[in-house]
Amino acid sequence: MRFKGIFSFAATCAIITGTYATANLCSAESKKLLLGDVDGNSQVNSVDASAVPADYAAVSGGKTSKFTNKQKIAADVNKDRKIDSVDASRILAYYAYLSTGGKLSFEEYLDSL
Ligand SMILES: [Ca+2]
Ligand SMILES: [Ca+2]
Repeated sequence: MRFKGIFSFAATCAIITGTYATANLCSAESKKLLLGDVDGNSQVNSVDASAVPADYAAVSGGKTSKFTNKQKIAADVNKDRKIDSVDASRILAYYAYLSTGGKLSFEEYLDSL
């Protein structure tokens, strides 16, 4: 499965590069990025889950997203290039999973669904 891992990483970089032109997910700094950790406190919790619908509502109402590119990458957990209620519900579900003793990373958790 070594090749699958390398391919997935390369594909992710390509997708992110195409979506958020100024973000370089392949840089050393971006490796610290934790999927779903919108506020960057190294934990995925209810704060992250509530930040997503708040921003989604603002953008839907014609306002500019307050998220940085890094936050957008963290928030778009299903990587469909949209930050919406689907991402919010997945962050919340993952937080619930962690709260009940779950040990998988967010990526592994999503793969297990
Ligand atoms: Ca967080
Ligand atoms: Ca999304």
